[in-house]
Amino acid sequence: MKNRSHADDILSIPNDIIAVIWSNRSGFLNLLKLPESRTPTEDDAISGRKAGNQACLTFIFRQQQQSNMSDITLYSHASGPNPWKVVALLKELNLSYNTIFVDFQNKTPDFLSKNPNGRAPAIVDHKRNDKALWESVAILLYLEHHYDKENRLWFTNEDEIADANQWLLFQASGIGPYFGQKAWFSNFHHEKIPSAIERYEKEVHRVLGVVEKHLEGKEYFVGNKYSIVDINNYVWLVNVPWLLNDYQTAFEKYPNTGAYVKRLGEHKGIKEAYAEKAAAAEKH
Ligand SMILES: N[C@@H](CCC(=O)N[C@@H](CS)C(=O)NCC(=O)O)C(=O)O
Repeated sequence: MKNRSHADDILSIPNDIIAVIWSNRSGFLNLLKLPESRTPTEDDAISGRKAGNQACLTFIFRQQQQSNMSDITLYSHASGPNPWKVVALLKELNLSYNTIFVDFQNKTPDFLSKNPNGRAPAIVDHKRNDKALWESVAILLYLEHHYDKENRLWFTNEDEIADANQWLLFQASGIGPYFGQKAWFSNFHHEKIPSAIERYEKEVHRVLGVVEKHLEGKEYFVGNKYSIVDINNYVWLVNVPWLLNDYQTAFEKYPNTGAYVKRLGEHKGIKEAYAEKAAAAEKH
């Protein structure tokens, strides 16, 4: 960029560049693109002002480098379960990622351009031409397909593949929606509607009954093997005590499920993802 005028540089800013930061010290202009959710904050400005423009530039540039160097960009949220299944899988697959925490009250155009459904998670795969994808189960299947060539977390037997798909869909259409609605009507809805709470609590128990029976004598959901099916279910089943507001005895009625959750919590990807989730919950 040396020997270019400011006017040249400004004229050449592509539409998607939303932040320009420059240093006059060495007499050249630097252009920097930041994702919308990572626009410079007041803290950046203060640290920049303290240390001079060059330091400000370096600080923000490091953020940008992190995102450029990652395999995946993940749009996430600290509290909801769905993004953390993706984190657990990324960790199992040793893929690097940078996380953008979505503010649900203020969903940015950048986020909505990646996921028009406006829910977390969504990913952008920088290893595959910035392919964007949303819906957590679709993301698990995609990552597994492209980055688990040895089938460490999936199956080769046709019947096991069919069973795995069945349990993935049971989470997406059963566990997720019923657990989610129970949480909503018990904790977040603007008025208490006992019949709605009752309905979803009943459904939670029904679904848990299915899971409990299936896990009898089994270590994992499918094929006696740890797979993305387990990652997919864990993030919901671990919430059962919170969901039923019973931290002591929630799993007494569901001992197979309780033991399963405890066992799964020791797997590398899940353990690391949940440590990261706890840290994120404190920050965001
Ligand atoms: N079926 C979707 C559900 C995604 C979902 O509901 N995510 C929650 C966080 S766990 C969310 O984005 N909630 C924000 C909202 O509803 O505005 C998936 O599995 O990805």
